[in-house]
Amino acid sequence: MKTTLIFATNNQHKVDEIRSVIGDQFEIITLQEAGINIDIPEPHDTLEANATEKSHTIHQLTQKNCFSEDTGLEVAALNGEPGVKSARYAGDGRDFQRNIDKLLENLQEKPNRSARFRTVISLILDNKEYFFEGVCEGQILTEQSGKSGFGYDPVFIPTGGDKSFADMRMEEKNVFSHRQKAVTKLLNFLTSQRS
Ligand code: ITT
Repeated sequence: MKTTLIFATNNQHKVDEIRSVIGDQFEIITLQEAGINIDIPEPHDTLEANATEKSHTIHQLTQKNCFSEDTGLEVAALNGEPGVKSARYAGDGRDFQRNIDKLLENLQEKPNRSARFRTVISLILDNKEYFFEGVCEGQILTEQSGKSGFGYDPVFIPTGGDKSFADMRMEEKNVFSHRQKAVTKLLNFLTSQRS
């Protein structure tokens, strides 16, 4: 029987990206599909703690195997900001465009444009928690480019790539992305548990 996991997120882009990596090896159920309509709080100051909060909230509600992920964009010249505050960098509206505008403004005149995305997955399987991390190094562009993806994708170019994440199809972004790397570790772990 296929292992089924609830994915504790309200972000459909994350669901699409993770399903495209996992394929049909495991069944991923969204909160919407599980009939759960809550805005899970993310009050902590680390990605790990927020990921734990999200997976435990859904596990307590359902008692089912589940996972969550928290992702941040860590910009070297801004001492790792927006980091854990990436979703609300320009305010509680969680507005992707306003977040990008604020980032580009804060990086004006800064020669070092190095940045990285970091994803932390918290998996709760048979009442035990496991973490998986994925990192993607890159640079912040001076102007945004592209319409695909979400969040900061229009201003991020991964190391080894020749265009922004938002100029890539999902399959191309998956070659480089933090999320793909974290999910691949999750997938390998789940596969090893099955055999
Ligand atoms: P859930 O908590 O419901 O999973 P969220 O959108 O709030 O969804 P995060 O707390 O992990 O997710 O927020 C991280 C923010 O970082 C997200 O809103 C985007 O602005 C940005 N982000 C995350 N992953 C990204 C990616 O792959 N490309 C571009 N920006 C990303």
